[in-house]
Amino acid sequence: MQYNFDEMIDRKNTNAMNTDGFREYIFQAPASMQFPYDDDKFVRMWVADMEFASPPEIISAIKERLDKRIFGYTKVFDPEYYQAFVNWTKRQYDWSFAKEQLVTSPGIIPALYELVEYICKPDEKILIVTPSYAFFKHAADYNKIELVCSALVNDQGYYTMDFADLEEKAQDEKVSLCIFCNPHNPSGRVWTPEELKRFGEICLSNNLWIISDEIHCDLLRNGQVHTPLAKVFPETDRIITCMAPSKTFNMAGLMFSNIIIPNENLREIWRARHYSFENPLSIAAAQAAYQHGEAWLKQLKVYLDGNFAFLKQYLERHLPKAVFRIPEATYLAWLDIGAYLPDEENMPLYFANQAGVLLEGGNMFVANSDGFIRLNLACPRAVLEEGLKRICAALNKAE
Ligand code: LCS
Repeated sequence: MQYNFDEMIDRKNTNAMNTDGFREYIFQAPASMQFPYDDDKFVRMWVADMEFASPPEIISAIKERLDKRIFGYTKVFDPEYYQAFVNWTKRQYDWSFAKEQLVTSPGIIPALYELVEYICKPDEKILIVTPSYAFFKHAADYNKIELVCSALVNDQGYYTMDFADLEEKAQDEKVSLCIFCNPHNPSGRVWTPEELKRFGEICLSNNLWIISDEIHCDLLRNGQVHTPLAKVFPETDRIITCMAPSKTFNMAGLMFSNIIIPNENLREIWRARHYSFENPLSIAAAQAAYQHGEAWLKQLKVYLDGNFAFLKQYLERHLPKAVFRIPEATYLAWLDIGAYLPDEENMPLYFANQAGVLLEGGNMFVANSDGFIRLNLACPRAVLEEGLKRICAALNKAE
């Protein structure tokens, strides 16, 4: 079956964060905030969901579940769900885990907030690498836990970990947890098994817990392979793995994710305190995604590879001083445009006003990210082209 990723889908009147929530999320502003563009004239390249329809196989499964007509209290009781998901992890990453280790959550963000509370004592600290998905910081802040940051090293757009710095920070006895992004948002790095080994050894030898947020692990450039951190350390029970069909199949609004907790005590705390019911439509959708979504994902990856090649070429021609490297994973492009705008520029505000493009800026990624913008490429190529045209016109004018 061929899937159509060029289709333009109207998201109006769907309560989409992407179309209706940008004032609140990007600008912390009320609905009255004005721009020189009408809302439906913006090119939207910000929040990490896609402009593509979810696979028809998932939509059919939701319809089938709808036809059962009763939507009472629901949890994942049927072992078929575990089987579908573990078959996926075996096929995709040659990795599996025991059924009792799997719990589910309405999202990885809520799971992070909870796990920080369950793992960290009030005077302890959390380690992250920067730039970082901001909710890693929010999870620490929400729980009033101090954050310790280790800056990634950026070589012409290729990010690596500073192991000496990580080692020094992990040795702080108060650091008890590292929240890690594998593959990494926003750089798009797919950490190699060697990098994961070195990173994991530093954390584990210093008695840290690790939450490995692997939400982007299915969205790789062709030729890349994802290695779950827990696969590198089969002996430890201190690595919690977070995966979800939400990013992969564009179903974040269905609010369903997998949390794999190998440690029995931590799982008991989770079971005692986590509100564990799920949406019946979401379970049906997630199971169908893992059972029947592979062909769609395969075509999606080809389309995304094409979008990244298009972006690279476009930048070389129209924005030669931007530093950009096609990411190994995610549908997010991380661009250093420091040659065009001062680091202290509020990038999202600049592009909303000057170009009619909604994007995320370095200011939204905790630290070590000034002068950057992040573009979401999970859109029809025609939308990407229009967005790039506007961005490049604004920057070439600004020079
Ligand atoms: N973890 C990472 C690393 C993410 O990038 C995202 C979404 C989430 C968790 C959200 O998980 P959820 O609670 O939906 O299961 N990333 C977004 C981003 O970078 N911009 O908008 C959303």
